[in-house]
Amino acid sequence: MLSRIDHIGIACHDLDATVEFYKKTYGFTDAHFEVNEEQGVRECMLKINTTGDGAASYIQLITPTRPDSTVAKWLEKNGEGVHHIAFGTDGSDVQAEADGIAAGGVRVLYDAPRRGSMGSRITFLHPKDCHGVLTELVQKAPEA
Ligand code: CMX
Ligand code: CO
Repeated sequence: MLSRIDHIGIACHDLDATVEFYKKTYGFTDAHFEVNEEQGVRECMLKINTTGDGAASYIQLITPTRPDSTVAKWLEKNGEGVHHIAFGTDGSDVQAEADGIAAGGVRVLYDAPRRGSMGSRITFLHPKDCHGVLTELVQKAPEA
C-alpha cells in the first residue's frame, strides 16, 4: 500500500543556498545531504514531519551533478521548481506496488528498483501517464 507523501522533489540551481532558504524561511532543521551519481543529483532531504506508519515526509532539494542528467535537462527547460512527487510504501515491496500500477497501463521507468535517498528503493512512473506529474515510488530502508 502507498501510505504517505514520502517527499516532494524540487530542482534548484544552488543547493546550499536553497537549503538555507528553507531553513531560514520555514525553520526546517533536519537536513541530510548526499550525492546519487546514478540519478545525477546532489540532494538534501529536509525532514518535515513523521507519519503514522513510522516513516517521515521530506522536501527533497536536488541539483544536477552533470550536464547530461535528467534534472539538468529539466532545469534548462523549466527553470527551478517542483520536479516530482514521491509516494511512500507502508513497508510493502516497491516493485510489487509498481507492478500493480503498471497493470493499469501506467509506464514504470525502471525494470527493477534503484537506490534512492538514505538507502531507499525507488522507481518512477512516466509523467505523461500521470496527468503531467513525474511520480516516484519509495520503499524506505528498513533501518531508516
Ligand atoms: N514533470 C512533468 N513532466 C515532465 C518531467 C517532469 N519532471 N520531465 C519531463 N517531462 C515531460 C516533458 O515536458 C516532455 O513533455 P512534452 O513532450 O509535452 O514536451 C516529456 O515529459 C519528455 O520530456 P523530455 O524533456 O524529453 O525528457 P525525457 O523523456 O528524456 O525524460 C523522464 C523524462 C521522466 C523519462 C526522465 O526525467 C526520468 O527518467 N526521470 C526519472 C529519474 C529522475 O527524475 N531522477 C532525478 C530525481 C532523483 C530522486 O528523486 O532521487
Ligand atoms: Co525523489
